[in-house]
Amino acid sequence: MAAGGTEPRACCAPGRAGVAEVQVAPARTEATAPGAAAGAGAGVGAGAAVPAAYEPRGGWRELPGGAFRMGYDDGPYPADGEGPAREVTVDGFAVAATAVTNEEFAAFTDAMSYVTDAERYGWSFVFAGFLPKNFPPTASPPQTPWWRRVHQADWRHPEGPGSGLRGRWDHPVVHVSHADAVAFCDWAGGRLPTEAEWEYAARGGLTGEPYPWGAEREPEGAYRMNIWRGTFPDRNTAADGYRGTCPVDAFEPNDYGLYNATGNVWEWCADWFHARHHRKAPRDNPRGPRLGQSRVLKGGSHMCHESYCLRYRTSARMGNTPDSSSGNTGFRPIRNA
Ligand SMILES: [Cu+2]
Repeated sequence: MAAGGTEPRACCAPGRAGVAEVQVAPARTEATAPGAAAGAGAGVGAGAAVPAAYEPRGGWRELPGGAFRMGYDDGPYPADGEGPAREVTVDGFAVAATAVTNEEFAAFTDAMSYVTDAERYGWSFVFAGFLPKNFPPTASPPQTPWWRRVHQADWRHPEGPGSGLRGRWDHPVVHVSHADAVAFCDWAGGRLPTEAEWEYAARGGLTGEPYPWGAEREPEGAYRMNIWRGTFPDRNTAADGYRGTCPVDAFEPNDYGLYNATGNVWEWCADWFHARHHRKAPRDNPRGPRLGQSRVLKGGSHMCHESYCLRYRTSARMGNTPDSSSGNTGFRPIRNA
């Protein structure tokens, strides 16, 4: 079925559908909860109305509405639908300067007794290079052998059983689905950005530049984001400081005060994904197609490398099914002005 622009894009963030059953599951171990996050509320009954205490690690950035040039005419992957570049307007909003951290997500799951999609399914996608050498066999999407379907991988166990969040409470939460992101935003009194809002914020007021800080990927040799350095998928030199995720406020923010808009983790947006819908859609506060199969992701991740995935740019986009999760996908909320 070749529905316009909704074919799965397994290269960068794999989808749940279409992966063969795992051959061997690791022995089931009691999930060991990592230490409670500092300041996280005590467990409260499921569904209890708890006033949200969410304050993004980097604070909120109030952005006035305005017009900007969205998209890019010469994207490296025409099927992604980055183009055409077009004038789009958005109303004002406040955006989290940082992606939601593990600590923030723990406060939410504690307060709401929330169970993520990855926990319900019992597995999520982990990058093979992060698994111990003696890890039991795992299944992969056919085109992307570096993604492994790992039982009991979830936000608390980013590399599966035995892994935890020590030293990573200020890293972005990963292994969260679109539905998980929406649930967090509801609790936090915000919502996911539309793709237009996300790109407006990520561009930081610059026009026609690929990166949140300008034209050069490494201006004067300086690393400005967390992506794959070296040879994908065999060797990440971590020249930028990080092999996997990095703290949400690592690197310099853009001129709007956003950290890590590109690189680190893909960020879920509110819109359904389509490669061509925006060609004719209204350009005043666009919200994407009314229906779809995949939701928009923006920003690229620590796994993007120029050799196969030049998506660490503000106009780059991809889609994934709303229940999918992986070790390189998170989100950042916004709030209406
Ligand atoms: Cu990528």
